[in-house]
Order: sequence, then C-alpha cells, then structure tokens
Amino acid sequence: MSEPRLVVVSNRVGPLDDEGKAGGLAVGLADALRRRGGLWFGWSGETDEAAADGPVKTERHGQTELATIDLTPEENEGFYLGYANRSLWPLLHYRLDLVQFDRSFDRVYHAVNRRFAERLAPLLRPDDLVWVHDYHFFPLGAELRKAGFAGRIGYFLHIPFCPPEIFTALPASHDLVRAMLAYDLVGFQTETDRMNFLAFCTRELGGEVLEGNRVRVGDRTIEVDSFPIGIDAEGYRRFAVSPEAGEHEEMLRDIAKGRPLVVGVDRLDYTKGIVERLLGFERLLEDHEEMRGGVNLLQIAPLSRAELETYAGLRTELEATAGRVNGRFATLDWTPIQIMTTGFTRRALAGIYRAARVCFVTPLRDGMNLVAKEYVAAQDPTDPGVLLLSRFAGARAELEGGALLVNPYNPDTMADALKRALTMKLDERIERFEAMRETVFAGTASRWCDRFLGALADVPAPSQPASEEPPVQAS
Ligand code: GDG
Repeated sequence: MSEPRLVVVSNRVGPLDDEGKAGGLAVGLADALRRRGGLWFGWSGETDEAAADGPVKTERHGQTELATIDLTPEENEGFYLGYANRSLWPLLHYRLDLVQFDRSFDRVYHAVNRRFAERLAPLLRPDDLVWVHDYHFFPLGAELRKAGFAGRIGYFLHIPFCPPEIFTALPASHDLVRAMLAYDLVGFQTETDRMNFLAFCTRELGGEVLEGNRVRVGDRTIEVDSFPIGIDAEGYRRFAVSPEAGEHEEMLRDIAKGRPLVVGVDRLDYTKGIVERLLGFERLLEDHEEMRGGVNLLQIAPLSRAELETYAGLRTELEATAGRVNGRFATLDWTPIQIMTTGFTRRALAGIYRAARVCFVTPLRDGMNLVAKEYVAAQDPTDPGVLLLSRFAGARAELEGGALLVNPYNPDTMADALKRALTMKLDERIERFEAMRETVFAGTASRWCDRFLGALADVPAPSQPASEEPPVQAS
C-alpha cells in the first residue's frame, strides 16, 4: 500500500529551497516536504479587501503543492497581529505582562480558522495525514471536523505550552483546549510542555491521563507526546564548509584581528533575551578588565513583526543598550558590540557560526531554539567553539551535556560562563562538542517528521469510540 499523502497546514508556507528565511518552523517543514512531497496549505502573506471570497492559489514544486489564501486587512490585524502575536505568543512564553486581550481578536481568530478549514476541506482525500502547526491554528482541527473531514489530524506546537496557572488567564482558555481535543495526536517540543498541557486537561477540564501517552477528556481520547524538533545537521555541516561560508568565516577572522568572537543569532523578539545577553556581556567587561579590548560580540537580529509596538520598542532598547555599552568601553581600535538587523543566507550564517568561538543563546523562554543546534552542526570538530545556552530553551533538555547553561536573568552567571568559554582549553571544547554532536546529528528534522507522522499513522482510526482503559496516576 502506498504512503498516505502528507498535508501540512502552517501560517506561512514555503520557501521550499534550502536558503530559507529567518524562522525555525519553515526550515523544519520545508525539509520534510522536500523529501516526502504532499500539500502545504497556509496564508500567502498577502492582504486583500476581497480575500474572504478570493481563490486558493496553488503552485507546484516537484512532488509538493503549495496552496495559499489571502487575509483581509481586518483578519491580518485580528488574527495574525492580534490574537496570535499580541495574545497567544506572549502568553505561551509566560509573559503575562505583555499579553493583550481583545474580544475582537478572539472573534477574528476563530473566523479565520473556520475559513482556512472550509477552504482546505475540499482539497482533502479521506486517507490524507493532516499535520497542523503552531499557535495560529489551535481550533483548526475542530473546524475541519465540522467541515466533514474524518481522517487523521495531528497538531504540533513549536513554542512552549505554559503552566495552567498562566494559560487560564486567557479568556476562553477552556474552549481553546477543548477544541484541541479534535486532533488525534498533539505534539510538543519538550516533556515540560507536554506535562503543562496534561495538567490543564486534568485540573481544568477534569480529564484523566491514560497509559500510552493518552489523555481522556469527556468522550474524547487523544494521544499527547513530545517530539523535539531538529535540523538537517548534515546539510548544515556542508553549508559550513561551502565557499560562501568560507568567505564569511575568513572576513570575520580578519576583522577580529585574533580576538575571539561571540555570536548571537535571533529574530528580533523579546522572548530571545537579547538585551539581557548584552547586559551579561557588559558584566564580563565590567568585572574582567583583562577582557576589555580582547573580545567582540556580534548580534545578528533580523527584524520580525516590526508592525507591533513591543517589537519596535525592543529594537530601540537593543540599540540603546549596545550604544551605551560601546560608549562605555570602546577604544580607538575596538568596538565591543556590533548589531546587525539585516539577515544573511544560511550558508553565510554557517560560516559566521564557524568563525565564532562562542555562541550565546539566552532566550527567556523558547520552544526549542534551532540556532543552538545549527551552531553545533557548523563547528570544525578539531577546533570547536562553545555553546552558552539558556536554561529556559527547549534545547536544554538535549544539549545540557555539552553546553554551558546560563540564567539570562542573572548577568553574573552569564559573565562567568562567557569567561569560562573564552578561556576553555581545546580538549574540554572537543569533549563538550562531542557530547552535543551526537544528539544534533541523530535528532534531525527528518527524524522529527518521521516520528511524528509514524505516531499519527498509528493512532486508532478517528471514528473509533473512546477507549475504556483505566487511568494512570494524573500528573
Ligand atoms: C520557532 C520557535 C523553535 C535567524 N537569522 C537568520 C536566519 N535565522 C534562522 C536561524 C534558525 C531560525 O531562523 C530561527 O529558529 P529558532 O528555533 O531559533 O527560533 P524561532 O524563529 O522563534 O522558531 C522555536 C522553532 O520554531 C522550530 O520549531 O525552535 O523555539 O520559537 O534556523 O538560522 N536565517 C537566515 N538568515 C538570518 O539572518 N537565513
């Protein structure tokens, strides 16, 4: 029997080529679809007053079809900029202080999910495996059921799932999680996220955790598991030895004149702890006089969601902090911090990673953080750099054997870890790198995809009644 067709739904679709843009989700999915083929459905990125009646635009790339629809300007405001990025994004990253709730966002979010489902349903075949991604589409599965699709639907959340104490601040939090029960399989990045979700199902919805990674709420039983996302590690390693990477590596080494380079790479987002990182670097220069004039920090931070005030404010704060630290410590021939808000190609980025003695990854909260994995994959095994990793990144669970863990809220621990990384001997660097290399090269994007789709294909057919198995002890 041939493999069922894969249908992926995510907010943005493509690109399928290996250049990619800043953003972890597209990178992982493009890899999966390039290998397996299928249909990728989502928003075109365009807004149009007449979008509600607009066509589904399709493009074929080999075995993969891209299908997109437009949003109206009102939908862009309420669904994407509003509910997804002003309410859910900060909430799920534990930032209640930044959350904005507005009942018009809520209404538009649900209406857009309904319209996506209604436009997608006629394109589906009964035996398709439908895989829905991320916080833009919590209720999409329930809407697809209403539109008549009875096949298997899986859901994967790329960002953290916060504890119920925080999630319940969302008006209609119960309805949103109940809607998620329409999926057959719900996947998270880490065990922590999975346990937070199960805690919501049991404590808030009166559900029971069953054997075999399942939870039952009312008459629905679904499977809930963690699937840490990875990268195309071998592809990234090859990028790192490409001529384009080599040029960037060499250029950076020339500019640094023998000083070690610390690099940060993130979409400009408040969850990434970029300002906190700069404060950690400042503390290094403050407390360790011998480091002054002897190390450079390069922060690559392509602009993201720039229409939102919080993001514009973050850019101002970042530039002001870098300016202040530079003003405080710079000499005629040395500027400690360089910030770039323009992006690079992935090959160039791989060369930058390879030139960097330290990669400084300090999110305040992060679903996974692919930059940490890319840095490891890009290193020269005979002279690898050191990864400084926030204890609040999902990647911590897999990389803590080799990374130096830091608390981004504490500049002192960041300064100490930087000092340790910058003075670390080659044999310890190699040992730490080896501990991470194995994980990064084994837990690839392809493996993530295969594990998720394997689990989805194995769930009992959705039409079967809920199982009668006894509960295990609730979390
Ligand atoms: C979400 C979750 C989760 C960055 N600058 C450039 C560039 N990038 C690429 C990186 C990396 C990607 O963007 C960023 O991925 P992250 O995982 O670090 O973060 P998010 O964008 O927030 O992704 C995250 C991820 O989804 C996957 O599930 O890990 O926790 O928040 O690939 O290399 N790429 C290019 N030029 C740049 O300047 N080409």
